[in-house]
Amino acid sequence: MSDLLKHFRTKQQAVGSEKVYHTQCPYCSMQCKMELIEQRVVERKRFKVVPKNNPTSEGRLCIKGMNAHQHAVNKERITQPLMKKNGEFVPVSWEDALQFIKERFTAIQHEDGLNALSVYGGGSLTNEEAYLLGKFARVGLKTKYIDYNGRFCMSAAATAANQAFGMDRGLTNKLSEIPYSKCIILAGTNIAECQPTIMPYFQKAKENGAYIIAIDPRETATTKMADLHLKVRPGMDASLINGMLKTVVEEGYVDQAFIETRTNGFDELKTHLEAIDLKEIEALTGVSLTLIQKAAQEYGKAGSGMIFTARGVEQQTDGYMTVRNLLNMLLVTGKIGKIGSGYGAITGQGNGQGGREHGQKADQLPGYRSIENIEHRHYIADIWGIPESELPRKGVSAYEMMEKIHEGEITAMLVLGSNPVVSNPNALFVEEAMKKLKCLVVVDLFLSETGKYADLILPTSSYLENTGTMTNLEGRVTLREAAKPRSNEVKHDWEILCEIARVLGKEKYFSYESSEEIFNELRLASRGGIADYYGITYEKLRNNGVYWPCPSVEEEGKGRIFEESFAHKDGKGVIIPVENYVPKEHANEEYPLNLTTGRVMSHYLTGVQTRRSPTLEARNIEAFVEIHPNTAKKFKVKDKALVKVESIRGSIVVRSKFTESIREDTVFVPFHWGDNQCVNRLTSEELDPTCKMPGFKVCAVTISPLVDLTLN
Ligand SMILES: Nc1nc2c(c(=O)[nH]1)N[C@H]1C(S)=C(S)[C@@H](COP(=O)(O)OP(=O)(O)OC[C@H]3O[C@@H](n4cnc5c(=O)[nH]c(N)nc54)[C@H](O)[C@@H]3O)O[C@H]1N2
Ligand SMILES: Nc1nc2c(c(=O)[nH]1)N[C@H]1C(S)=C(S)[C@@H](COP(=O)(O)OP(=O)(O)OC[C@H]3O[C@@H](n4cnc5c(=O)[nH]c(N)nc54)[C@H](O)[C@@H]3O)O[C@H]1N2
Ligand code: SF4
Ligand SMILES: [Mo]
Repeated sequence: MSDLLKHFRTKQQAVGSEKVYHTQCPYCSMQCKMELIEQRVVERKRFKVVPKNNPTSEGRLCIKGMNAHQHAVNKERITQPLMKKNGEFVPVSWEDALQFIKERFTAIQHEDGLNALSVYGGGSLTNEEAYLLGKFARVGLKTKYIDYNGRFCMSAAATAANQAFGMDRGLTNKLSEIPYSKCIILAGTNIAECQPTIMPYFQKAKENGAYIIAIDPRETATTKMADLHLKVRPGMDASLINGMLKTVVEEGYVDQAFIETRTNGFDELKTHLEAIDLKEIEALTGVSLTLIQKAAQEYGKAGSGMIFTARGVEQQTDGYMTVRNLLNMLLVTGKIGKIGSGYGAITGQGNGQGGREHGQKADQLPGYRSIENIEHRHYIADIWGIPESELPRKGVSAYEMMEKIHEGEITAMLVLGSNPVVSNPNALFVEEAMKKLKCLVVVDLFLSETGKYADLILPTSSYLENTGTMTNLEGRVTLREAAKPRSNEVKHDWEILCEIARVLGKEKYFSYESSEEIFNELRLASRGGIADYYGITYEKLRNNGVYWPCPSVEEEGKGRIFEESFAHKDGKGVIIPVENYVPKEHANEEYPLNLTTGRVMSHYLTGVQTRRSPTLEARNIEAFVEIHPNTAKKFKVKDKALVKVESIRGSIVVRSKFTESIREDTVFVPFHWGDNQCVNRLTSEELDPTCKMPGFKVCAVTISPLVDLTLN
């Protein structure tokens, strides 16, 4: 055979062994659709990723989506249950693993009571699994202690929308309306790095003449798009918005008719604003009054407007109130419920929206029902086939569960889809809590920083292998079908929950054959609730997804909400006065800098997945601290040098990164790394009193060179 012919034969073989997997990105809330093409070239596998058109991402993918498969096919994937024996993890059979759980969990229930067992979930789980986890905690384990990582993510925005509008759906409008908005406020959101495929919607708005205002203590790829950047001092957004609101109201940009017919509470706000001193606002926020007023005027005079918030304003100890103040602005100007006018809490995780609707939250039942409401309790207890009296009451929030471990009330935990040792505030305290547990079971794809403390790790399937629905940031429910077979010993999260329930004698409540069967139960459980999925079926989802609420199978779901009325009983939106607020922990004499934390484009959350993706890892191999050169000089810090960043709670060692784009009183560290680069060893345990969100976005630190060069 000639060489040329041989070459063609090989090529043919390669094409012959090509497999195409239709899937959806496992990372952020855009849930971009894609095809993963696996080609076998002689003995090697090669992967190609092709974006797929759909109404949300419109055929776009970002760098994370392009490389997501790299972690899913990584050799470090856990493929068998691992049990800790004499300090080492050893592979065991599923039978042994389940027997271990049965013995330990039953013993702990006897020794310490039912509420000694706890469950910690996550926003990467499918709707079916998030729903099942809530049912598993309450029916399978009979514990009140369940919460999830979304507490650190969406709790401020969700609580604010629930209180102001009576309903929390991340976006009140379709994404496709953004280009029609004439003024857009981006408050504490870095969409360019965190939801990159959303950007063209905003770029189109800009082309159509929209005025964009960004509020962020740093210049980012997002603020660069803005016409006006308010470089606020971290944690001072509530005051900044008070300044804008005062201008809006006093310069006559309010929509009186809207206020009268569709809202309550304006008079109290008006009186409150009269007492606001704009000079004081300027001093508190570090933003010049001219810019604050300019922002208010641009927003006030625009024919339509949208406000987007994300973790910059929400992950504060007054995050809930800050969002309320931004919603005040929408309500007094009547910029909601119309094309190009509305609110968007930019949801974070892949299923950060659905994950917060179906019962993973301490006080919640499916369909956004409340565990403390007697009618809601009866409705769900009937569906689950238990007496209402057996349904536990509300538990506590994610970080408060860590406190309960220290207090000895919680002695065992099941973690499914989270890495709390890296993502909780005051992380050293959380690490201690993990050590204190009598039993820790972690379900994960990898051995995470939290997994290291586990007594048992159970291997779960990845996004490529598992079927389920995910609700994206628009409130659009999408179906992600299993594309690739999982390896033999790996189980889906929902199967693991069913298996554990079985060995605990609860099989009759958890006998599902497929995720679709769970979804059909979820549809019933959510029926009549705020997040009503009853009208959504797998069949309907096979096209472009369906917005909730969708109460009947005949309906298509609602893209824009609040057109005629809000979801409160009287149909009105609620305006409330918001006080100026200074975080308890702010730069002080001993710790003279404000630390803020967040993300970079190439890594995802605690990095467990993206640090196992060579292409993404190569872009950022370590954490860093962004610092202004003038500040660095004061602290004798050189560029690209190892430095110690220290708060009252702990210290980390990271590399310095000089940038003039950050405020001089502020430093920034991303949170994608663990151990001695884990920035949460520095962050404060103080929580927002209403929604229990930690103040990840501001704490007081000092910084010093690791090696003091002045001594040489
Ligand atoms: N690449 C990437 N994308 C992601 C994720 C990821 O880890 N990596 N995570 C996903 C998840 S779960 C989430 S929740 C979202 C998060 O998305 P974002 O909330 O947009 O991301 P962050 O970087 O946490 O914070 C946003 C911005 O807030 C600014 N900020 C800090 N302090 C303040 C403040 O006091 N006031 C104001 N106004 N702004 C402040 C920061 O400088 C930062 O630019 O992203 C999702 N997408
Ligand atoms: N300092 C600081 N801290 C923060 C934030 C911040 O901005 N600053 N942001 C907060 C926010 S918004 C968030 S969302 C949290 C997130 O923080 P975490 O909850 O810790 O999120 P991940 O890093 O995604 O951890 C998910 C874990 O679950 C695994 N996993 C992924 N998919 C699945 C699955 O389908 N099933 C199972 N069983 N496991 C899976 C992953 O391998 C990983 O180990 O961090 C919060 N912490
Ligand atoms: S990370 Fe988000 S924007 Fe990027 S591809 Fe995945 S879903 Fe899309
Ligand atoms: Mo998040």
